[in-house]
Amino acid sequence: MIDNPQTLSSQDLMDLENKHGAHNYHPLPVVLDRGEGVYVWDVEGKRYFDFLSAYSAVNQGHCHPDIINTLKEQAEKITLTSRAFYNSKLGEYNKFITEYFGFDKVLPMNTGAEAVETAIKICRKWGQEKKGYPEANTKILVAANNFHGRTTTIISFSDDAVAKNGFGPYTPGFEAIPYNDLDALEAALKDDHVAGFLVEPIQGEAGVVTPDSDYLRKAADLCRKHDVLFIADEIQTGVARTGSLLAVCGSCSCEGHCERQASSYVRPDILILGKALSGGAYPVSAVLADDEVMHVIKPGSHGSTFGGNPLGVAVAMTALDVVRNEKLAQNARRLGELFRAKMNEYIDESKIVKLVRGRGLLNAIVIDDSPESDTAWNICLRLRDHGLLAKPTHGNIIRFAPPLVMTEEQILECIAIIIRTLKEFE
Ligand code: IF1
Repeated sequence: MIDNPQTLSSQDLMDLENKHGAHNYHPLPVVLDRGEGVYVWDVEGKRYFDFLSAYSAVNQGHCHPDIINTLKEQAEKITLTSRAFYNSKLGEYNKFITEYFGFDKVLPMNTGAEAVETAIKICRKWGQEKKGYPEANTKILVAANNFHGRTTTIISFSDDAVAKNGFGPYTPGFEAIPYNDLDALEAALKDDHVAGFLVEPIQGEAGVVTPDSDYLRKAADLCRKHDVLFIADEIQTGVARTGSLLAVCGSCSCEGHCERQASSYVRPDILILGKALSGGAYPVSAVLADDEVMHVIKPGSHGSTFGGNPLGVAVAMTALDVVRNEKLAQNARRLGELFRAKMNEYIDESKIVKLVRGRGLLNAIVIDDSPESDTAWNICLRLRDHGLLAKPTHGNIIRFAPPLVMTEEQILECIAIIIRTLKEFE
């Protein structure tokens, strides 16, 4: 242990992290030490607005008191039993989350990538057992420019060279089609060994790419027509981030928690959740499906040491209660519309920002510069100096995703900081 670590400066701590840690990230040079709601503080005590929310994992705000209380309470009772035995929280959670999202069954996992891998396994097994596909030929369609995680199978169907190159040999059985292209999907579905279509309702890492308003609905209809599973990866877009409980709820007018009556709700055959499912307090992910699909999983055919542990599921129930009780989806929708309206007023006169796009409080601006330029990075460094933390996705795109507990007054203050900063680069 380091003697009195609290005396170490940001630079000391960055040096320490870089000296002893793998260099698998290039973080913005700021060292965060405390978080509360929409704010984080660095080790020198400077306060920032968090406009990344740990990649949409702290939708409920940093250290939400209800979530932390649940975490503390459960941590003092029992944290982990493994699934070799039942535990007193999992049954309650299974009922809670399947009713919350409207599915028969849930398979609890921990990270998002694990949940995506789980969905892939369920889909493949369904294809073989229900559709009689030969194991070697079972295929899953994915979208170009996807991001679904970092495991070897998941990067096998990535087209991001940095995330993929050098990690082969790759897992077969995937075909990428252009995103937001129904003709391409229809053509790919003619292959008679397709078991599923895995897609992000909004492509986050690709730069908050929002598809046509009818894309998800028509994609799901095409999948249904071909008896292929429509698999929605809502790890980043779900849990109220885009102004509805789920991004596949589309533009439904529900109060952020509809009973799936809304006509625009596109119900996936497999729903994948993560990140804000726990409010950022503990790794919790989930795969939800109806019995006809989930029944392909039999005892021993899938598992995880921590999956469904009492600590994680207790935290997740509170985190989902917070979303509903504090009407975070409605708040995200309202403040997102305000954010894009104000940004568009500025963009009309801006010399460096091409556009703003997004839904709810998942937004991004595109800088009018090459993806190889460091303009977006430099803008994020200056935003940091002005007390707001954000990070570029690809090159010239900056994602803006604050916690959904933000107030109108706070987001107006943040918009002012963002515009003031952008003007310094005009
Ligand atoms: C990183 C961003 C990336 C995800 C979707 C599955 C996962 C993610 C739609 C996997 C994770 C994180 C991972 C993190 C950066 C961040 C991210 F889009 F959110 F910004 F990379 F694209 N599906 N996204 O967004 O979940 O295993 O991480 O829990 O890996 O750099 P995970």
